[in-house]
Amino acid sequence: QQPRPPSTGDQPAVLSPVLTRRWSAPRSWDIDTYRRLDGYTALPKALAVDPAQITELVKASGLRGRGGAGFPTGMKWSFLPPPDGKPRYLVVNADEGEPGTCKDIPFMMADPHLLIEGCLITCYAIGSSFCAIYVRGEAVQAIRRLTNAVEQARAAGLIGKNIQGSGFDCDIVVHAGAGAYICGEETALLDSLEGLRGQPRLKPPFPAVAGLYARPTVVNNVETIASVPDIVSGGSDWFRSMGTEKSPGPKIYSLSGHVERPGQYEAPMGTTLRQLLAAAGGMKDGIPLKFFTPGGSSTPIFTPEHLDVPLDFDNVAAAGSMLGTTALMIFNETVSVPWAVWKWLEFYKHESCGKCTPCREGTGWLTQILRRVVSGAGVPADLDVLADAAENIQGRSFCALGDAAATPILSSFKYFRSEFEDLISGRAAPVIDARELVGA
Ligand code: L3W
Ligand code: SF4
Repeated sequence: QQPRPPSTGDQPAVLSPVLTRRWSAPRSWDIDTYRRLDGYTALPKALAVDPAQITELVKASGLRGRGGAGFPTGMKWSFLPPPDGKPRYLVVNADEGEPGTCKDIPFMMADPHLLIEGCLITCYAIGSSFCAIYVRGEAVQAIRRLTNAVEQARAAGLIGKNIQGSGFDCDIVVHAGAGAYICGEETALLDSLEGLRGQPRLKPPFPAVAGLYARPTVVNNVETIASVPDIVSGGSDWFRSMGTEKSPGPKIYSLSGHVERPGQYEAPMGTTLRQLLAAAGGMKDGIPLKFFTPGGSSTPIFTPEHLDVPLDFDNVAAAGSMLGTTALMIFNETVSVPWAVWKWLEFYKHESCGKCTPCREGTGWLTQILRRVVSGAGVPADLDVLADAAENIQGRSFCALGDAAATPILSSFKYFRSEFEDLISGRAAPVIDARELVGA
């Protein structure tokens, strides 16, 4: 049975799940459950047509990458040079690490076979016979569950040689990540997969041209690849019946923080936070919203005036932020913005890989100044120094982590600069005790 498109428009979020439709089934992760609920029916359809047709279908569907950048998936696949008889690879980025993001790990726990079916179809489409799924190392249970699912699929003849008599060979390997946020950056991930220290590579060349072991490689997020089987089954028009014209399809939004029922909420692209909050029981204890991130801590913050911004790539960008990973971190009026920004900066400082100076040194400076400000020891020049340093890190760092670290500072100054000023002038009490910073 083909999943129905979720309802769209401005109705209070009525969600008819597509990607998450098996999550509530008993033993949803088991191959028998997956097969009983239409699983592994898209694969034979894909194997029956020319691989190029699958790429064309994905292009026509308008699917865009779900890992943060929203790059058109079919276009990325078509950047691979023509087959030359040598290896080419699919690498799934399951190193979910962006603060607030909690969709890919729950996905692999609940429905690992949908990801595996997506990997097989994608490998067939791009002419690859090897896929590595790089899973965040700390997510031990997800690694175990995915590994078991791969073994189930192998035992069922869905992974290996001559799959379902089609002549197509494909192996899938689950790889435990190295425990660093930077390993979610696609080229650092590839270095890590090769056994090197995970640090970003210079682009171009993009992975599509020279990726894993310098061979053409497609790197896609879990949710992106898991969207592929339903596109093969339902067709591009069906996929486009959900979401918006330029951001079609369903999306898993992660809601965390001051919300009554935090968790994963699937809805069509372009659903608003107001609609998602209605589905999630509203703000916790009814305390009003103060600010939120549309796509994780790397995306500029939004305020209650953005409650009705459709959460899709273009509308969020037009409103001054990024859809990122659709990680909605929700903060109520009790939260100090400088405190939240300081916490995020501690994270970026810790996770900076150290390869380039603006980020390595800059995240340290920003964090030191913020520690001073939140503990009540700030001086009037601090805010201008913070803004100047953040502006000089942004656009001058080797990879997106540096830009991301500058973002919370610049976006919070846009809406809440007075909160920082009040801490410095003493009009507001320190939000942390300086003793908390001993040893930090
Ligand atoms: C071939 C070209 N390929 C671009 C490919 C490129 C990549 C994709 C997007 O960062 C963002 C970042 C985070 N030929 C190409 C080409 N490509 N031009 O397209 O590229 P890019 O550089 O725009 O983005 P990216 O490096 O993939 C992702 C933001 O997402 N983010 C996400 C964090 C998410 C996690 C997580 O936990 N999942 O870490 C949050 O905002 O800051 O801006 O594949 O190769 N000419
Ligand atoms: Fe490493 Fe930060 Fe430079 Fe990225 S921006 S290469 S994480 S030091």
